[in-house]
Amino acid sequence: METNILEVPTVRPHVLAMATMEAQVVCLVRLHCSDGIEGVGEATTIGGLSYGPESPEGIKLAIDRYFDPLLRSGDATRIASLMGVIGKHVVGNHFAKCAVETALLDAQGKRLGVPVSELLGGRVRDRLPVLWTLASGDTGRDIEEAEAMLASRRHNAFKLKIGKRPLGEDVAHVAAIKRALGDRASVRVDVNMAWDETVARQGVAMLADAGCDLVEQPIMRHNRAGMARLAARSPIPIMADEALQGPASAYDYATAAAADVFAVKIEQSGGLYAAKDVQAIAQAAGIAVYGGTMLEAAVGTAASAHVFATFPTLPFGTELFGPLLLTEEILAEPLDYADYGLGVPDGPGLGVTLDEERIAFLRRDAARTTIS
Ligand code: MUC
Ligand code: MG
Repeated sequence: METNILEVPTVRPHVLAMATMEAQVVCLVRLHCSDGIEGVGEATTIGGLSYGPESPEGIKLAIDRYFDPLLRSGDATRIASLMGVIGKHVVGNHFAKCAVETALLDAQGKRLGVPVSELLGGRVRDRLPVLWTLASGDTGRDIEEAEAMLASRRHNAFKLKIGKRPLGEDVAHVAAIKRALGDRASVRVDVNMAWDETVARQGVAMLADAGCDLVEQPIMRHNRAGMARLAARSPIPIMADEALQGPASAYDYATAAAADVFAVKIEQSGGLYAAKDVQAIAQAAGIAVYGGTMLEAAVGTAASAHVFATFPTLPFGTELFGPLLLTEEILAEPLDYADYGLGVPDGPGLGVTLDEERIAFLRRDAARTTIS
């Protein structure tokens, strides 16, 4: 297993309640199998350690020191068994597990000549709707950005990052954007847990009046009862994101009716199979699903796309725009974004090829890297 840290600038500062991102830091993993096949995987976080307990540097360390010996003694063609062994020896570390499982699945797909989606039960769609996050921190600039996305038919649904400013200012920001876009676009918000329940109760009602279609993780993930109260009273759907740390938490939230929609994320779930389990729990509970992102670059985005392509329904679409937020492409052939959506790659494995020169350039230790 080979791990490298890449640092890729964003096209503009990305302002969230808990961090402002000016670059995305990617832990890129490559699994060199003894039959000569290479699998790739990726882990990202948001704003270093400001979103969750794993950081790109920590993920690299965990893989190098603790996953690598387990992989060396395992059989890469028996993914479930190998991930089971890893699960026994490594507690938590969901993002690292996802990167490793992605690489195993990519290698296996290449070995068998099938896309990863087919190893996960089979795709039911070849394209996924993709929204864009307006998070420049400035209302006028966000409206201009949205207009450009609509004009180029790249996105017609937008997620606004709020929770950093006082409630009144945040709602005025959302209302101004919705007023400007009208029926041409769906407008949703992500609070990233920044509110307490009292503010959230008021905020959700005000946002509904402003024409907002959905509110994502308004309060702390541990306040499951509060999320259930909000979901029961809200006129618009309440979506869980940070709360969903894999199948057990999904089951917990589903039994408590603590959300109307689940944002399914492969890294947060603990891997591609775990994300499928989260979707299955949602489906059994009558909860809608949405394809979430950890703002992954193209490898993690392709892996997510293969998973979401297998979901029987995807009523709220996806936010798989990560590569579009970055100034640099890491693939030889970029992912296919057009007509408000993303094409799910159909080659073997993830169906992507790395641009090795670009990757050598983006490595944090690039000064010591020779570009051949
Ligand atoms: C999140 O919390 O959903 C997804 C899109 C985006 O802009 O930020 C992420 C994180
Ligand atoms: Mg979120």
